[in-house]
Amino acid sequence: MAYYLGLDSSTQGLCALLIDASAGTVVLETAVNFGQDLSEFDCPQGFLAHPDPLVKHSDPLLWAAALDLVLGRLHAQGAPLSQVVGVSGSGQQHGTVYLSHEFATALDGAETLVAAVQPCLTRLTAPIWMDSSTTAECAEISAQSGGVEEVRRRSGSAAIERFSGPQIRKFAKTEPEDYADTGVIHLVSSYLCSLLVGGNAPIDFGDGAGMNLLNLGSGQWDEVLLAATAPGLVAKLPPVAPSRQVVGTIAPYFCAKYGFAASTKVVAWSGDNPNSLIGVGGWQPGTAVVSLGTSDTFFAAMQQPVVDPAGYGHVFGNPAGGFMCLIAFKNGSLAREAVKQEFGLSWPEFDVASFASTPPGNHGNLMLPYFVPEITPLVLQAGPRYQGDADFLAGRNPAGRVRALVEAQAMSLRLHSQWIGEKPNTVRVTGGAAKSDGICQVLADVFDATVERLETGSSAALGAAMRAANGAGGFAWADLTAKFCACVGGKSVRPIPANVAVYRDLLPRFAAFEAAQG
Ligand code: XUL
Repeated sequence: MAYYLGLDSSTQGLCALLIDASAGTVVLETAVNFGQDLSEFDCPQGFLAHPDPLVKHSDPLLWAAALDLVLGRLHAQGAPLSQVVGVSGSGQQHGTVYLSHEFATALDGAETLVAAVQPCLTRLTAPIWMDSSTTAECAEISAQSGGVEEVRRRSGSAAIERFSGPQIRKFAKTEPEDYADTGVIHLVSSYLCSLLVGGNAPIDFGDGAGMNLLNLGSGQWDEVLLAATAPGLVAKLPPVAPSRQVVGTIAPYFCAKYGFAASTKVVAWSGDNPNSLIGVGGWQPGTAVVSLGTSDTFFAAMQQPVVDPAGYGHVFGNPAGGFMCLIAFKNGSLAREAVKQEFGLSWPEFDVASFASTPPGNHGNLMLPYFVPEITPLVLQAGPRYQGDADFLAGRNPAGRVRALVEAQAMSLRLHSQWIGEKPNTVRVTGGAAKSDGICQVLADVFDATVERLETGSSAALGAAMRAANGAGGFAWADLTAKFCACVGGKSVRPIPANVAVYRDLLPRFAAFEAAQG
């Protein structure tokens, strides 16, 4: 048996997924929900209450407690943990944990992970990706490192509020003594990986690229960005490592408590998006992934680290080698729900009737669905915008509004992913709305690509388990992808040439409408 364990510490919970990589099966999946299972940490949705809505921090002890709890559950469920050959994991990106030098040996003799970590925290809370309180620090970092373009060229992203560098700068500025006492700064991913190996683990290239601190070209910490971020930072960051690196064997703590074999290898953890790229089988250029969630995201493997000239997209490391892009759109399911509710539509009315009763191109009626402020493109003033005939403008045509929304979302995905320079042949679609035939047909036609639907719900945990099998067991990516990432049989959607032509003509008009909002 070749068992590999993938762990995914997301915003709201920790999921564990055990695979048999030879057989190509998921053996067991279990999860801990932070709000329900660890309510004593006061993070019902994964973050602590704060009077400033821009500040979103979580408790690093919560993540440690969740790791003990989820492994305890696996053990109690009879998971064959003694036969696990390799473990890897996934963390919500950008979040940072601040620890003393003592963290390196914290696990020695500890009874719980919380007890081990608690005395080592130099900052009690950890800013997470939802935090947007560092606008001033972003501007300062850009100014001190040669401008916005220069930060983007070096790190793959403009300085962004939620990214780790600006968050570290804010801590160094506002709590300089605690910053000075900090021996090591980890990402959520490298922090949990460190617990598993019982010492400081490196930061992998995939997640490290989400910090505004890593130089994409060299794959190492960027001296200019580090100097612009905080004093003495280089001494506080763990080294950078390739995502596939075995960073150690599991600490004796886990062998004694949960029955792991001492030989169990730990592969570097990575961020949730790099892990998901693997878990949905998108590790090769040519296949793009569209995740239709609360926000919609587009990600795809890239050979070269080209950066988005408009500044919206990000470039991270692809755990399978090379790079990946990530583009996030706030108005995803949020906007789909808003239109559904506006017209009191049931899901079948939204999903089937609207598409059956309107033609591709929607008679030229267009919408910009900014129900909440948008990040791609940047639109601060919420409120949808419309362009079209009188019925459409007056909202007398609900089906037309649904089509306008879905076409706008698809065209926006296409438009804002063009900078990667590689048109996908296949778009793999995940998330709740992937069930919709209408939405998938529009995506296929707008991208002129085959849309494939995936069944997997836990793509980051699956990606982590696959990475463990690759890094610790030598399983090839193609083999793992064929076994674990098959799309739903008979559910592919092919582009229809006549519709493709409609959207080819419409895209420039849509782009002009969008640009006019500037
Ligand atoms: C990506 C991002 C989120 C987090 C949490 O840049 O901020 O996707 O990784 O999922």
